[in-house]
Amino acid sequence: MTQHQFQAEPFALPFDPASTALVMIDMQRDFVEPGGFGEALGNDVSFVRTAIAPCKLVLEKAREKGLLIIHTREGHRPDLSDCPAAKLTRGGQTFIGEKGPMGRILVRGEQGHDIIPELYPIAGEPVIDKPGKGAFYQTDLHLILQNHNIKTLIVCGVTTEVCVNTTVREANDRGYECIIPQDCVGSYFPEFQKYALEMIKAQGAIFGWVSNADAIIAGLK
Ligand code: C5J
Repeated sequence: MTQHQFQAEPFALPFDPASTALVMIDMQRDFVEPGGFGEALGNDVSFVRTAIAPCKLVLEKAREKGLLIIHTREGHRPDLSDCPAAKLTRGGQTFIGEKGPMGRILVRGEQGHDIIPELYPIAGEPVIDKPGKGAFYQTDLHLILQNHNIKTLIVCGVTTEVCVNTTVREANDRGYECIIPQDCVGSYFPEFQKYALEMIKAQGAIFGWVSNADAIIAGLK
């Protein structure tokens, strides 16, 4: 039997498609579209929008190959009862729960909280609503992955140094092997993008592997 592998750094990662899932982190309007939370915080969303097209290619290939596909959204209940006070007061000028151009910022059910149309989930793809940065914190992600016997995670989305990195660290501690296609993740800060990826693959893949969309697609063929 030929073994599947993804070309990656610091070395190629063997995987079994049957135990591999794609996790699309927080590709929400609030983070990647003009007028959302990300922009309200003073960020240039063009830096994160570069991830949309490569993410779409990986998503389409994963769907074609029948991988488990999971989407996450960062956000809170309308009454904000699941948002710690320490998080509510962050942001400088714009705060979670306040009215923004796309509805209340990072509140479930609002337009800005939803996933961008280009990467919208289809029927059967679980959507995890997470109150924190990490996708495992106070969610049923681990349970869903275990029930599908998942061992390898392809992690895409935004932002590289915040919710992607936090989720990869959480996943690594739970025994998953994570591979991050670098063109499928985005940061508002180019230097954070660079170092967040370096941190993952350093010291012999201390948290995971770094690859790119083409290599993921080639590996899945
Ligand atoms: C942030 C995220 N950056 N999804 N959230 O606050 O990375």
